[in-house]
Amino acid sequence: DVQYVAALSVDVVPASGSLSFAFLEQEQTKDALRISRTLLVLRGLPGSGKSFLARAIADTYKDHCIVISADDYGIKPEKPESCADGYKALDEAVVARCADGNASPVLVVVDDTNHTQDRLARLGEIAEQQDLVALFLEPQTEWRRDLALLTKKTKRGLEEAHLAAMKGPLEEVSIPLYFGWFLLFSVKNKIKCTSMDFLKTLDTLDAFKKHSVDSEKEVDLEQYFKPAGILHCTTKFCDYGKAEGAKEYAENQAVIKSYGSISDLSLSAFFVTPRTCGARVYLTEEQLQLWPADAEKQAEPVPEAAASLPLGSRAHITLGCAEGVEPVQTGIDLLEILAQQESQQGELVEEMELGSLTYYGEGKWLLNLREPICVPACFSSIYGRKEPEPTKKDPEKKKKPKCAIL
Ligand code: 2AM
Repeated sequence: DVQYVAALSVDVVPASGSLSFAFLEQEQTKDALRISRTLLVLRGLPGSGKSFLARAIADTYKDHCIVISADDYGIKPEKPESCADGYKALDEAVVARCADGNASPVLVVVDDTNHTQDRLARLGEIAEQQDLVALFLEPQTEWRRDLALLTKKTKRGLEEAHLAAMKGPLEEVSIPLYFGWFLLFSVKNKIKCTSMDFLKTLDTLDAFKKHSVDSEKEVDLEQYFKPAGILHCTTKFCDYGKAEGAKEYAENQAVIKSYGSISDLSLSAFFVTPRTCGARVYLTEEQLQLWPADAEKQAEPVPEAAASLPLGSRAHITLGCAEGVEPVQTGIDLLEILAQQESQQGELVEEMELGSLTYYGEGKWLLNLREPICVPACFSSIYGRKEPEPTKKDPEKKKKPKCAIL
């Protein structure tokens, strides 16, 4: 009996705190995830507790959950270069499970070390293509980075040197490109359609034509703005730890505790400028806990008048950018409009069905919604592909934003 209990404590009883994740503990999040499309990307060194975590997730989500384990595809994470076929087969299995069932709810867990940026970016791409929100998780076991202990725990018979070689890259990408709230699949189309309708209505308004550069020329705003990719509201741009305050943000208890949780974002306005098109997000007190204190000053150049705007003013979803404009511009454009709104510079143009439309000069329009639009979103993070280093021959050219139309 004593032996039996001892065995249990190793294999079955979770290490203290190691399973404290929002998606295992919060009822609201669990209910939402049961009707969502989610890719849980587990990462961590062999022996760190990934498979244990995978089992706990499978127990919680039962039939809704599918675990895909790298072990079943002959992947040897200590030798990733010799496992190209294994990774290809694993990715195909992930795609097949995500594509199965005609965009119905699904929770796919990928149990692998996922210690390189390349794998994280690839799985993130699959999630985007298949309309899933991706979450990147490392087991919270105390020994997860303790090489001596891990060699004892892993069943792969790996030496410390093997683990050490993986630990470097794993730590290098422990901080993502950015954190934010990612809109769930079920509401994405609704937001895209509503914003398209807004653009369509805007470019046919006489007042809009009057303020265009060439009032004789037809403007097609839907063509003018290129879609922004994954619909999300950035909280902290981390640049894999290189951005100021990134490490502190990633280690913040509120961020750790809320990671993977689902809450409603309230969209309170749509706006258009010659550079960008976006939706303003009105944050709740709870959501403001995840908002960095310096978010309003994070990107350059920030309009001076924006310094006095309340925390969270910059919260937005980029819906589209003009050719050659980076999405980071959307938040700056919003701050500029809000600063003008504060000093009552706008000209009320029209009461529309959705709300009141105000013009702020220089092609800047804001539609304040009569009824805010509520959209469920998951607090998560994202990894991008490694950008190739610019060569000396071909120095990085910054494209100048074209603002030809408005
Ligand atoms: P966005 O939040 O306005 O869309 C990847 O580039 C994402 O991070 C984009 O969503 C982008 O803008 C946001 N981003 C890029 N650089 C940023 C910065 N310096 N500060 C804040 N957000 C940034």
